[in-house]
Amino acid sequence: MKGKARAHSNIALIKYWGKSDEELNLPTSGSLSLTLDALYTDTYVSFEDNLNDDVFYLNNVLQNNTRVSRFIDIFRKLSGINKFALVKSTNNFPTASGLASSASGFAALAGALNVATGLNLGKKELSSIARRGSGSAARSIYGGFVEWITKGKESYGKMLDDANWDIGMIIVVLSQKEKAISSREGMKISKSTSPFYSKWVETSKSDLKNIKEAILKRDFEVMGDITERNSFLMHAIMISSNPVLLYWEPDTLNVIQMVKELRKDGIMCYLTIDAGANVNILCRLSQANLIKSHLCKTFNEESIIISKPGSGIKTLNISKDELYG
Ligand code: 2P0
Repeated sequence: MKGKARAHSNIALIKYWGKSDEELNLPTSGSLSLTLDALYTDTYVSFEDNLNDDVFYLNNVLQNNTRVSRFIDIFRKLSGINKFALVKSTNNFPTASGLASSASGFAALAGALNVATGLNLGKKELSSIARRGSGSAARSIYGGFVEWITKGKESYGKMLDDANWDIGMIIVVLSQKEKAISSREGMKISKSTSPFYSKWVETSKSDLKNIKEAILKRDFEVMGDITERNSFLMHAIMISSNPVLLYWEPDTLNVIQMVKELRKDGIMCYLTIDAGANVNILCRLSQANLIKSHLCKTFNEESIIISKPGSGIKTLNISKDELYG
């Protein structure tokens, strides 16, 4: 009745921006991400006899989160367990840093529930369930480069390549503000109002096909170029939505400029931006410190996180305090 798991965050190179089915959380197009070693969530779950509701702590702060309860319902239904759960999650990165935590959060919760319910589902099934909590969580079940595949109503992550080569990601944390419009709300707005939305779906499909070929050939420059273009296209869709979804801040443009300058100097690196102001830079891991030193001329060292590719979810041992506490 207890379980604990760790899942790492991921950054999409081909983005997920829109659903074809809101209830089942199916995407309008496939996406592909890199799992990050530096950012992760640890989640402990325990089904208890004496609770009147699910109780969820994030970084030791009690949360009011119906999405978590609805997610636990999926496991209750599958396992037949009719108890409420105590959930304790910790992110190894500051929650207020503007870094996405729903991917690692729902993937870790799925992993912990898989142990606590004794269901012992395989990764494909777990990914398919994690998707119901948050689409991007489907990808965080796996390490390396992960594709989120949808075939009819079947929709799950799959590792394409373990990324065990000279690949890294630099996260430039620019904003600590909560976004005014969530990704969930934003993608709904874009799908129904951007005049270019169908073009986004069409282009994403060919970007996905092309980047997969580039990854398997380890063609870093083609991979980076597709990544950067796909992110700018997603932001073009956001900006052409009504209301306009402009997640950038002035420093976002400064980092865009810096990446272009680095490339002019022969340091090949490429940017990708999610639904926020932060900029993620895909680079050669062997050049990450060099790129960081350039960024540090303008930004604080603490706001620049270097990550190597991360691994898939792991079951963690339950501590004595958790077992008897
Ligand atoms: C991505 N994003 O592919 C894209 C890029 C944001 C921009 O996945 O509604 O929090 O929970 O399925 O997973 C953020 O969306 O959305 C996201 P839901 P989610 O990483």
